Amino acid sequence: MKKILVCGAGGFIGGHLVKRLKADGHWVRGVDLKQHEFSELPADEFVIGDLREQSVCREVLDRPFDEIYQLAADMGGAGYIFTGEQDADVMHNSATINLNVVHQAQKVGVHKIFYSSSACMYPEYNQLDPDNPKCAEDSAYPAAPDSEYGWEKLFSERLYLSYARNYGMQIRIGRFHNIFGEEGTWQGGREKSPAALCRKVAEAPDGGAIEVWGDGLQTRSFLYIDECLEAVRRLMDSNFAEPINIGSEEMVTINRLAETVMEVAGKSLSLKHIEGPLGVRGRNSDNNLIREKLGWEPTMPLIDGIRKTYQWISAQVERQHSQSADRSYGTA
Ligand code: NAD
Ligand code: GDC
Repeated sequence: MKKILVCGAGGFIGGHLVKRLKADGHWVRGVDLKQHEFSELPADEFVIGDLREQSVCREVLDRPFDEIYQLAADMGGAGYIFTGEQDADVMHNSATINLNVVHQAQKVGVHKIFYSSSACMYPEYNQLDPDNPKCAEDSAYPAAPDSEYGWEKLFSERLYLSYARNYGMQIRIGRFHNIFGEEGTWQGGREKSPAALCRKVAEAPDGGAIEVWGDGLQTRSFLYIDECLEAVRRLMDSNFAEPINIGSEEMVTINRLAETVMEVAGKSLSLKHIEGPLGVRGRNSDNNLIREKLGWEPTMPLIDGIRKTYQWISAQVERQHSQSADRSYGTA
């Protein structure tokens, strides 16, 4: 049984990770700005706190945990990170969290930290062709991410790697490629495309239309949450100390993603392409390194993960509609 701290435990990946670590028999303290929105977490302790505050970091990082998983970040999908409107907050908030956490971890003698980086740190110039994006780990430099969110991830990767070099800490860095699943943000402006399209399809009347940002020919790959957690656990148990992609190689256009959701929902809808924040033109995980170093790669087809996610999001949509119907009935 290990003693583990999960930072960002009230979020999507952090919440699932707490459940997984508890199922594996570990003692877990979670910390986040907020309680988890969708689940009561089985964490042994859950601290509500702001990791931008050094005093909070000292409070939650008061002992030499066996492992830390640092997932806390000011983050969201294309609608949050590619408009430019949140740039200062994203950079300041996430960098401060990482500076505080790694500093305090080193002070109390934590040796092993997982840091959640993002595919957004890869250079834009390798992601202009939607059919042939290049995201091999060694293509990161010369650096040219297309968002401040990506630059912050790159900075923090280097921060953690410098603590490994100078203080002998064991750092594991996963570069996540669009992780999706149940209990992730599905409305409000921070949701990513799988959740956004599930919500739009669930809300649309059969035969209607849903809005898609851009021409829908931009490409991405999407990794289901359980596979993400499996990769993270394997990386933590390995000796591999360089950044590594954690993603799927099943690349699809956003139009194809929308069609997959409609197929799962059994709805026939048309796509209305509108202007919106787009990000890179193409992106796909390159899994050569993870196959070589961890002897593992994800196997779940996109449609299977979308089936689970759609079921959960359509239930959220239904619940919200019946709550607002109850409210308007109450005021009538
Ligand atoms: P999320 O937004 O659901 O979770 C992040 C959590 O961090 C939130 O619960 C938030 O409240 C918390 N947080 C933010 N600021 C904080 C602060 N100052 N103090 C304490 N907690 C704070 O996002 P997620 O999808 O679970 O992502 C987890 C991590 O993985 C993030 O670092 C994100 O950048 C990274 N990542 C995620 C994806 C993805 O597709 N989900 C892809 C690439 C990288
Ligand atoms: O939001 P996202 O899934 O993030 O968007 C993928 C593509 O889908 C974008 O080109 C976006 O314009 C398009 N899209 C079309 N319609 C919609 O309704 C919609 N909502 C959303 N959200 N997108 C729509 C993500 C980051 C994450 C993370 C990962 C790492 O970028 O948002 O924070 O770091 O990358 O892979 P995406 O894939 O661009």
